[in-house]
Amino acid sequence: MNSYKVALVGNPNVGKSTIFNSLTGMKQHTGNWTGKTVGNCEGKYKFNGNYFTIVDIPGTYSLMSNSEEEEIARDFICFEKLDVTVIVIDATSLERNLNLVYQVMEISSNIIVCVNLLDEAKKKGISINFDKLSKLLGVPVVGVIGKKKKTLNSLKDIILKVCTSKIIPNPKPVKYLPIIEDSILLLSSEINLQSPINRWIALKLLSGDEKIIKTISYKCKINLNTNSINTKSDEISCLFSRNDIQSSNFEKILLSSILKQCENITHQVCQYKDINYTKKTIKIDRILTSKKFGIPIMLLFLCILFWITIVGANYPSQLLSDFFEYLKDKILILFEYLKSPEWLTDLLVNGVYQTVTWVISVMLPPMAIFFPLFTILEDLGFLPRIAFNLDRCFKCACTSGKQALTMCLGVTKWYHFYFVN
Ligand SMILES: Nc1nc2c(ncn2[C@@H]2O[C@H](COP(=O)(O)OP(=O)(O)OP(=O)(O)O)[C@@H](O)[C@H]2O)c(=O)[nH]1
Ligand SMILES: [Mg+2]
Repeated sequence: MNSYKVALVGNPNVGKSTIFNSLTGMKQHTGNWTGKTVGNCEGKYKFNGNYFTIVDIPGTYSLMSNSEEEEIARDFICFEKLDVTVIVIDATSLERNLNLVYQVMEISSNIIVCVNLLDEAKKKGISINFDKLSKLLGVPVVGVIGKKKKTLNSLKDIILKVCTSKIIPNPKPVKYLPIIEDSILLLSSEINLQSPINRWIALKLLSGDEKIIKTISYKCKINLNTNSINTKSDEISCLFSRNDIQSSNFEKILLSSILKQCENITHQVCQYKDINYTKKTIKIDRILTSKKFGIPIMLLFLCILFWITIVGANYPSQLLSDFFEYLKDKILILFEYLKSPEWLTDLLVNGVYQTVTWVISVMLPPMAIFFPLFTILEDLGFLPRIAFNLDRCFKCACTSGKQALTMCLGVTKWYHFYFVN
């Protein structure tokens, strides 16, 4: 009996854990917000007499190691001995999801693209030509509805075929600028590992990512600090700087080629029933993320959100506080009736009870209002735009725009704590 190891990767909230649960019968946490899966989770399933160990990896938008989850996902795909990596993508936003597909392609060649949320895509009038997508990417593509177990049989079948080499994926990675492609060729001739990792290591050498270079040297047991590699790297650095390519903007240049390719492929394989719907969302997107209107609109929305949260929280906060005060009187009577010593009453009622209830009445109402409002903003697609607008600013503090939610929550709590109560 054969056993194989499979990884599930993808952007946050594309249904990886839902598919994982449907395949393994386990109960991983799922829900309609990002970042639920925080660590790798392993499960097993059996198909056609073969055993599969499947690993659900926390969602990530990229593998360029800008955050811990990106590093975890990248290292797992790269250094774990996987038989196949399944990249789960969202059928309703193919273009954005293809970015990760192209990045995984640079690390591994045994990949399958699993297009999930087909029911949602159907509702939005989006149809995808899977055969064409598969030809353009060079890897097997399968469409599923994660919640419906029956639709996963085709995925199981393709996983088995790739694991047993009945289907051999032949990924077609993005072609970068000619100067970058030539440099990749030059450097990869010095690294004697298999494709595609050879090309990827050359890319990492070009981007000067010291941390991953050290990890690669250690895990792949190769020396990337040889004289010939260093000489070639120096030559390439001179050539790059003459062409205005610095290590600081190198990954941005790569990303822009990837994004162009994603746009190009999406145009070729996606069809929209209501073309105006897509045009409208693109228009809205341009306004919400534009330099002129993006920040003022974001500030306006955030001010409204803060105002509703802070003003709205006052009433339930006061009600809760009155209720706890009323309950305190009753508890004091009970303690008196039980003839509890004064120090015990003070400790339990004026100490523990008073503090806990005060924190609850101050903290709970703003959270109960803030989170549903943020969920609405997320469903409207405004939250990712806020994260995008704030990304550059947050980068100065060595974090990413995704922290916008945490910051907003902090601001409302701080205001409520100091000014309202
Ligand atoms: N309509 C529909 N909803 C789905 C489908 N697959 C998953 N979902 C829903 O999408 C949401 C996100 O699913 P998860 O499985 O938690 O997503 P994830 O990719 O594991 O998310 P992270 O762990 O945060 O990266 C949940 O509310 C699921 O019920 C599907 O095929 N159709
Ligand atoms: Mg998950």
